[in-house]
Order: sequence, then structure tokens, then C-alpha cells
Amino acid sequence: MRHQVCIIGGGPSGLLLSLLLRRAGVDAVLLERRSRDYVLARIRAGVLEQGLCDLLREAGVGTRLDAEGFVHGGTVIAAHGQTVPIGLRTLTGKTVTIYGQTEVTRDLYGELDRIGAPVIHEAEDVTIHDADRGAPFVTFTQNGTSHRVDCDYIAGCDGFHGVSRRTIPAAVRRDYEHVYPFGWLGILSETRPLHHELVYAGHERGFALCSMRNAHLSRHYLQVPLADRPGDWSDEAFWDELRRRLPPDLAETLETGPSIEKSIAPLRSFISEPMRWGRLFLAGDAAHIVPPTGAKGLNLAASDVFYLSRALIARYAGDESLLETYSATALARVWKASRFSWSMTRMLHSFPDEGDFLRRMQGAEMAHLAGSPAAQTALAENYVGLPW
Ligand code: RFL
Ligand code: PHB
Repeated sequence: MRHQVCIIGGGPSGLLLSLLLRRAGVDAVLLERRSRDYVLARIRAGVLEQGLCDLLREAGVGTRLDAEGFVHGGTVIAAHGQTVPIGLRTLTGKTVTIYGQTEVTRDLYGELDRIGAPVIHEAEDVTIHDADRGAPFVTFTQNGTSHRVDCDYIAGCDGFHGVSRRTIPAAVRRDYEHVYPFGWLGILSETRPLHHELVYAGHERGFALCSMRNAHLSRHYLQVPLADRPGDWSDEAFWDELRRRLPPDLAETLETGPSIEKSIAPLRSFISEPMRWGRLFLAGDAAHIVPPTGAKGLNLAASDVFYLSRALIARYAGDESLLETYSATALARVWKASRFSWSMTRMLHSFPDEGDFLRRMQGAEMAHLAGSPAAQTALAENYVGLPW
């Protein structure tokens, strides 16, 4: 088969790119390794920047987001005895929207189906050929049959463990990585959210986050040692530990109940440069990973997709210049969002091996945040998302 663009990976990056390209008349096929049910069972991000919401509307998938998403004009940072409300709307004029990544993915699949865009599931052994030459192609197998896609460009949207980044030769690629000595244990429960805003809590026992999906569904996280397994944590142990890490007045109001999902994710900062090799372009987690503390992963994937969709659409209108600058443009924003995610992680987690000095520095940082509107504004402008 022949298509102008072959997109590898059917997570939010690949799906959104496919839809934006189709809307502009660029013909793209999407190859996803897993079944649709598997992709839709993954529970991940929940905080969408305004830029991502606008892009979803532009792609024609804003209806349910606008009806069911919760617009948040603030967030709360609590640590070292201080509870600091960050007025996102007041300080920046912008908001974030709570709408699960699972729902974004479901909406994107629905729209791609509706317009008849080609999405191929359970594509195994996806292999990229000749990406550094004029006529690239991608091979894969499905139900034991081999297939070949000839194309002009390949978009590597296949996440951190995908094939696209690894296709770029080691001599060309430079990876920057920082692995944190802990993970996040997350649970989903049919309980009332702790507070009307998200609460990020730093405590000497470790970080905690109280988030939500809707008025009756909460998503909470605890910092845990890397060796822990979800089965090590009973629901009761989770709630007890969460209560200990929250400011006492908030802990008192915590509603508890059985978990309906429980998982642990390791934390990592990772950036691979460049995001382009010949006719292969990386987007989203395929090129970079941030720790979830700043809620930036999905949003960074969206800004990559914004730049890449614009560049490919311009190319088919006769202008290649945006493809030439794609990697540098995307990476400039990636580094800034990675810095924010890293600094939020440093400020709010417990680093047992780093001793009292770091703990006092974290205290000083919280005191500065509590007393300085400028510091609150800096946090807010990063949290709502830097301009694209
Ligand atoms: P994905 O979602 O990993 O999708 C990649 C897709 O590629 C497929 N694939 C392949 N397909 C074909 N051939 C291959 N060889 C393939 N290898 C892989 C995979 O099956 C998959 O379907 O990457 P994408 O699209 O770039 O999207 C990135 C986001 O999923 C990710 O950044 C966020 O979920 C990160 N994240 C958060 N981001 C936010 O912006 N706000 C948040 O609040 C937030 N919270 C989170 C998060 C991530 C978490 N985890 C578990 C990593 C909370 C958590 C707990
Ligand atoms: C979530 O709701 O899953 C969530 C919210 C904020 C974060 C990370 C995850 O920073």
C-alpha cells in the first residue's frame, strides 16, 4: 500500500496527528501494535492544557471534552506546613481541564472511524526502512501476513518503548536521562475528590497527589519505593498513608473506598535529540519522558503534534521549511517543560539519600512560593503550559 505519511503508534500523539492530517487532506495510515481495547484500558494523564483542548476542538473532537471536562482555574501546593493556592486563572488568564487521556483516545478513535481513516491494529514487527533515503517504507505483519507501506514520511509516535527512536543510529542520536529513585502508586476510586482543585502534597514520608476524573471518581497517587508492587499495598494501607501525607485539615475530609485500579509507574526524565532523522520524525513519548509531577507528558505530545502537523501540511502545500526546523522547534519547548517537571519533582518528593540539606532547601522553596506572587506566577505559567 502507498500513503503520504505512515504513522507508527496509536496513542494520543499518533491518533491526533492522523486526524489533523486527514482534516487538511494529507493521506496518512496509522499502525498500532496493540488491540483497541488494550489501548483504551490504559489509565494515564488527566490534566489538559488549553493548547491541547484547542487542538482537540480544531481536530473536531471537542464536543464531549467541552461537555464533560472540568475546567480548573487553580491548583494547590502543600508542603512544609504551608498550603499555597496557585490561582492559575488569576495569575495567567488561562486554565487547565481535567479530562482523562482514556477519553481523549476514545474520542479520537471515534472520529477517525467516522471519517474512515485507515487505522491498523495488532500490527506486529513494525520495521522502518530507508528513512534516511528518498523513498522510505515500513513493513509489518498482521495475522501472519506481511505488509509493506511505501510513504514520503514516517511519524514515530510509538511511545518510549517503540521502534522509531531506536531506528535512529546511535552515532546520530544523543539521549539525556535522569531516573528518579522512586515510583508513583496510583489508584482510581469511586469517591468524592478531596478538594475542588488538585492537591500536590510534599511530606517527609513522600509525595502525594489528590486528583480526580469527575465529581464521583478520584485519582490519587503516592510516592513509593521502586521495589514496591501494587499488591504490596492494600486499599486500607494506601488511604492511611495518603492521610498522613496531606495537611491535617484536608486529610480529615478525605473520602475513602475500594480501589478500582491500582498501578505503579517509575519516574524518569528523558530527552532524545534530534527528533528527526531523514524522513522519520519523532513525536510524544517516543522522543521524551517527563515525571508526571508537572502533568506535562500528554501536553508535550500535543505540542509536538501541533508542530509536526503544521510542518507536514505546509510541505504538501509546497513549503518544506517547517519540516527542516521541526526538531529544533519542538525540542526548545520540550526542554523547558522537562525543566519544570524536574523542578516540581525535586521540590515535592522525598529523596532519602540526599539528607537534610535538600529537605531544608525544599522548605525554603516552599516559603518563597508562599510569599512571592512572582514565584506563584512562574509556577502557574509553566503549569498551564508555555506558549506553542
Ligand atoms: P503512548 O501513549 O505511549 O502511545 C504509544 C503507542 O504506540 C504503540 N506502540 C507501537 N505501535 C506499533 N509498533 C510498535 N513497535 C509500537 N510500540 C509501541 C503503543 O501500543 C501505544 O499505543 O505515547 P504518546 O501517544 O506519545 O502519548 C504520550 C502520553 O501517553 C504520556 O505522555 C502521558 O500519559 C504522560 N502522563 C501525563 N501526561 C500529562 O500531560 N498529564 C498528566 O496528568 C499525566 N499523568 C502520565 C500521567 C503518564 C503516566 N504513566 C503511567 C506513564 C500519569 C501516569 C501514571
Ligand atoms: C492525574 O489525574 O492522573 C494526574 C494529575 C496531575 C498530575 C499527574 C497525574 O500531575
